[in-house]
Amino acid sequence: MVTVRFRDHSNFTYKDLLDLNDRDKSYASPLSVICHIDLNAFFAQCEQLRLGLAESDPVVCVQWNALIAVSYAARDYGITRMDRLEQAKLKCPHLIPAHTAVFKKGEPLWKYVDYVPSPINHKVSLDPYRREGKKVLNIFRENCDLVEKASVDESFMDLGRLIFAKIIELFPSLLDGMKDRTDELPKLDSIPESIDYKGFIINKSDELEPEPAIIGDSEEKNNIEFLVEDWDDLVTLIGSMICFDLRKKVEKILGYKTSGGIGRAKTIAKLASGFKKPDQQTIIRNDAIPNFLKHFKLSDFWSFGGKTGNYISEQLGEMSISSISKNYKTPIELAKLLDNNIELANKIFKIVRGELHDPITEKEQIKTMGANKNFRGKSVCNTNDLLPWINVFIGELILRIQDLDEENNTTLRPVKLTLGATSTTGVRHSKQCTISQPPKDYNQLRELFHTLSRDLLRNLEKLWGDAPMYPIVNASLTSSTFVDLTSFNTLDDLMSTVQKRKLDPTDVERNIPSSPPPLPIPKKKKYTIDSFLTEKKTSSDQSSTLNNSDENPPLEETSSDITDTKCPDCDEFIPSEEFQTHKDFHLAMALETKLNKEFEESYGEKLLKKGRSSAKTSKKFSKNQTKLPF
Ligand code: DCP
Ligand code: CA
Repeated sequence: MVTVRFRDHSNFTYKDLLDLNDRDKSYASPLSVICHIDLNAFFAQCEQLRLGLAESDPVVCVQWNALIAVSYAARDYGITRMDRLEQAKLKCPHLIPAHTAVFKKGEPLWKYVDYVPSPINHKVSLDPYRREGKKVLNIFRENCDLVEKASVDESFMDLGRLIFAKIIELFPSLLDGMKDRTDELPKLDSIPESIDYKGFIINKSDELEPEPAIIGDSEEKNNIEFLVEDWDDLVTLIGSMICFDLRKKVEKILGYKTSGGIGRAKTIAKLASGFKKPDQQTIIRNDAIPNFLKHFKLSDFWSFGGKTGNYISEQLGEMSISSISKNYKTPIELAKLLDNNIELANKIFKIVRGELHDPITEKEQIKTMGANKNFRGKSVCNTNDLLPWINVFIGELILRIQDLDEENNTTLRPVKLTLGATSTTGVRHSKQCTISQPPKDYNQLRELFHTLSRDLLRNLEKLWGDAPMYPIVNASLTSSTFVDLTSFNTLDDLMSTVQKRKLDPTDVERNIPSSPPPLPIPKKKKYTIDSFLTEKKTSSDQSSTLNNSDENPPLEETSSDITDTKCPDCDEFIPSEEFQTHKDFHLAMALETKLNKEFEESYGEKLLKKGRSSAKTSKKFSKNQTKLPF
């Protein structure tokens, strides 16, 4: 039950409310409402639905004999992700293990197979889960104007506009009394009956501890009264209704059960969605934040789990949220213990108070995309053993680049490609090359990847010198430094972004040579590429997407070698001093073709062509794959 007992004066202004209606300001408004939705036991749910099984069936998603997702039905038997398959079967004899899809050695497309795949000649594919995750994301995007994909199965949503519209619908005369945006919002005596809350509410410190009550299906609701004392409480309750609707839409359309969290900031919403699982949602009103946060430690925040978390706990000695917020009254006090890192101190200071208000970022910031495989025993003893796996990596990367383009309506292309390998002795080397003009066309990109990775492999093998590189225990192919070719509408864009150099476009047009500048006879293939193109991979390059790894890959240590490569456009080997001139030729030719086409085509023709090209780029899968329920 909700009881309205409004304060005499609202703590909020018309501006705070109006800001909700602005995508850029909403997250910073003290009335902002963010929700976080996470799919329950995601990979296991995908497999359960794919195989037409019931929620009560104890399904686990398996990679070789490791469990990577455990359904809630299987969790009832005490099974966790830490169990091996054999142990899990002992705990639940009628366990249903579903293996992930796999790439077969040498094949560029993944499949679900009707036998137990061996890690010797298969590689796991997580594509089916990415696709399902994308379908969920699309439902969110159709219903909410600001959605951030947080991982393969989690999204943040800024509910500002939806809430603003609801408030205006409920209180149509609300804005009439506004003289100034800084005016206080009016006091409310009651709220329409249609406004209730959905989910489990965390109590404010002066409210009674909530008693959970089951309300149909498995959703819980508290069975005591909760106060609406100001507009922030009201918007949070409306947010809980919207979050509930979004979750139920996902369930109705796709069948997936989710958990949700509703709160003022991303950090609060994220912790809230994990508070009650599965198929539940938790609501945190602003005044309940301290009461809620006392359940957590600093390491429960996703950015403070690993090394940073260890460092902070070493420095502060105490990680409970309540004690950090009680013991440190200013960020300066915290900074003193954190090697004067005021940025980190500020962040912690705000997080423990639920006051870190980060915006929702809509576009996925892809930095690297990698495919890698750990090899058993001596299964990869020479170049011929490795090449089929490189084909698999390339197939996987191309599919993922296609997916990314479709998801974000972009033409993201990597300008770096890195091949790495670890030998049985533990020595790891990698070679990186650059792609100065990555093609938009996926087939051309695939061919280019093949050419470049063969070159990379030849050069990588040389890095071992006299010691043998083979057998190897791991290999990886990573594409990185993505540029969006969609935005290259003008000569200037293309010039400055791809080449990162200043070139006068008119000069280029005037001086288009009729053939590539003559090349000196290559001495020995050894060349460097300009600084932009050879900029080395740094340790800050982290994947923002789910990397398809068979097991945790060893840390990538890119060798400092500048990669030998050949011109990807004409396959000629180019000495360093000639390389730039040679590239200019290709660039100029490409620009000329582009410009001519632009002048020739009418707007209608361009639109038609766009339609055709997007049809052309739609994915092609084997029959087996298109028949899958995914
Ligand atoms: N995943 C994985 N290996 C891990 C963690 C996760 O392969 N160490 C995959 C499988 C999960 C998916 O990512 O299904 C999502 O991860 P979550 O941490 O969200 O876990 P679940 O969705 O499986 O369970 P929960 O219901 O607790 O969110
Ligand atoms: Ca999950």
